[in-house]
Amino acid sequence: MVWDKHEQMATGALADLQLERLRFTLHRVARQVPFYRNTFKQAGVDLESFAGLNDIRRLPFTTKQDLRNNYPYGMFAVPLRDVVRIHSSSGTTGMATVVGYTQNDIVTWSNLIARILTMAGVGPNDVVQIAFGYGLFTGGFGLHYGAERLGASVIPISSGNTRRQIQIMQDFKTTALVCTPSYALKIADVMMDLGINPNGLSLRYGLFGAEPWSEKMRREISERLGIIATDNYGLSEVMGPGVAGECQECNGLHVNEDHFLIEILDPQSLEPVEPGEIGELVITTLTKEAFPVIRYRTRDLTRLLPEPCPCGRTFRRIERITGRTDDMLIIKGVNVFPTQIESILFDIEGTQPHYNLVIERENNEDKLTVMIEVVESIFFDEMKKQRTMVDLIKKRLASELGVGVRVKLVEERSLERFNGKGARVIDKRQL
Ligand code: DLL
Repeated sequence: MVWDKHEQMATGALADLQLERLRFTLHRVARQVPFYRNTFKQAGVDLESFAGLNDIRRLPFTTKQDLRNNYPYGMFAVPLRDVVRIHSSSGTTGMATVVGYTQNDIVTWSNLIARILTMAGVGPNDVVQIAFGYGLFTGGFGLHYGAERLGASVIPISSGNTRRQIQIMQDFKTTALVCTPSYALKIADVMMDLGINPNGLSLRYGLFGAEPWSEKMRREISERLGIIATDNYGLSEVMGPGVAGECQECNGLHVNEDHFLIEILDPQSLEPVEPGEIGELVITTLTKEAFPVIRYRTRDLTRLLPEPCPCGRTFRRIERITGRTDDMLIIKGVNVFPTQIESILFDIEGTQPHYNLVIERENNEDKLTVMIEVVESIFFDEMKKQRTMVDLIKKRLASELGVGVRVKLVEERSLERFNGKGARVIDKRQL
């Protein structure tokens, strides 16, 4: 079953469509977005001579920093009155990236999510429990609109409160669960604690994304919850979820290529890697109205899986995301940059410019511990003063990052010193 006929387009026809849409997008952004007009001009790009898809390599890249420099609305290609929805990726003010959608963008997005759900086996008769956060994060609303578009019955429960999730799953006869893969395992743990046998539930499908996971985790989720577990990928800057998703072959993610032009490049040379080699995924949107991006460097690492897929879809597949080229961490599905933490920590009186971030997965839940050196007068002071400081740091970090952390004050000069760039992040998670 496919959601729409584009998914089975012949390669030549797809390339023609991509080129037509690309040309249209490039002319639009050059007209509407000063950033693109300037970068195209600087790079000497002549859009009139744009003959084929390969010409994309003449265009400059767009980075997260470019989006930040244009905070909040500088990259929008339509007036704000035409924008019907705004989302934002995590980050402190000025660090966050703000993205917008026109009414048409929401229709496109919903259709692409309906494709992803259909690929994963979900249909109009399913009961879909969406346990992603609803809010500025694109996960909740993105999947929600798509599941409604599909005609499924949607339970917008949002994230958290695992016992309630399970209760609803039992009472409402949920057939498809949508959340992060680590949260699926947490749900399985709590079910076990409660003595609930997942085989007694109606659950059949699980669509998981927003953070990296592994085949081992897929096996564990599938076995413990008795479901088909598929991966789906996206990022706020490009649209949110809906960029790519797995079909029931569970062997790589079909990219919605009629809406996104992808390149896989060597992150150093920024030249294309050999087909099938790992590189950085770079995406150009082909149909977005409010927030088109040209050659956006996702920093996500993956490779193309060149063989045709037995499911009959012609859109190429990428392998699950295997890593990143920058230091972004994903903690409980929330994107966190060490520099964000650093700027908050160093802003607090009594801290020293030395810290470590330790990330562990305890009972299938990410735990981030921030270890920070503090001046002697605080470290050796009464417990109360220390506790006040810990609480203050915790609160500031939680409100800025959108995720709770543990804080441990340590004595001056107790953390390892580095020459040059310090290895301050100790990620102990084993996926
Ligand atoms: O995480 C969008 C999303 C929501 C995708 C729900 C799938 C499901 P951001 O918060 O902007 O958007 O984070 C995007 O998360 O660049 C990847 O590094 C990572 N990521 C997203 N999906 C996957 C995945 C959403 N399936 C960043 N596997 C991306 C690995 C993923 N990493």
